[in-house]
Amino acid sequence: MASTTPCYRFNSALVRTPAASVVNGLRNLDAGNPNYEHLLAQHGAYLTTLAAAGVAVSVLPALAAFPDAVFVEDPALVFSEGAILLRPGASSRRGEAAALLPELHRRFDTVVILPPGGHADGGDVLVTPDAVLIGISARTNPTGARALVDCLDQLGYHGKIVQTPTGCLHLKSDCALLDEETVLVTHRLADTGIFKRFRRIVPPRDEAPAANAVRVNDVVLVSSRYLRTIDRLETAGFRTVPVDTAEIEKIDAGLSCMSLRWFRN
Ligand code: CIR
Repeated sequence: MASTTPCYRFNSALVRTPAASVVNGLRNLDAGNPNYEHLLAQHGAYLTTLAAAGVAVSVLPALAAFPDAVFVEDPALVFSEGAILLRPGASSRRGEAAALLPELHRRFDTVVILPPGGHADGGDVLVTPDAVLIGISARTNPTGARALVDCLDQLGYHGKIVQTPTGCLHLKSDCALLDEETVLVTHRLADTGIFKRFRRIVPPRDEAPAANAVRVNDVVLVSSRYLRTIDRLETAGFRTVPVDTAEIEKIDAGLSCMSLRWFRN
């Protein structure tokens, strides 16, 4: 694997301001639209938390034509060595990639573009110390995943394709890497065995969305709604920063989705 920097060490992040159209974001079950003002406030708090964790946050303008564009994690992957432009699996999100491309060129010397054919979402990609896991899901198909393995290879990373359980939007909806040997992972994803070499912290079944957390430097950003998961993380020795995710959860998102994070050498 190319980088020797720990997978959770970041000094740079790219985010996008949510457009008012975010209330029409994609969702599997409709529990009502998010409230835009509340979502904007929660997004602002997320940016403050990233900055406090030691990350320089660059904010892109809202894209009204793409309700889900706030979830910048999905149309690209970023590493110290360069970026990969993806092709989102949801047709309503495809245009987000083209909008992101000039921003990637501005920040990275190398930008690899997923070749035409398949599709892959960044939410399905988990960087671990020995492999970059690519989850096959409704958003990432085998053709896209195989093409992504080749793109990763160009940046010096080893891609490994895994199967995401049915009902799981993205691989990272259900897991977060906490350190080189520990993952926060839902019961259903842990049951697939893909993390058997890792120490696993598993949220209670009724707190499964808590697994969409993100470790940034010395802290784990975790949804403030899930107190027992926070307790498990703290007991295991992780410093947590609770962040309100009530509005983005209505459109199937969590804490990793709202930023692209990398370590600029
Ligand atoms: C979508 O369905 O695409 C958005 N409403 C949520 C995307 C969440 N992104 C992520 O899990 N990486």
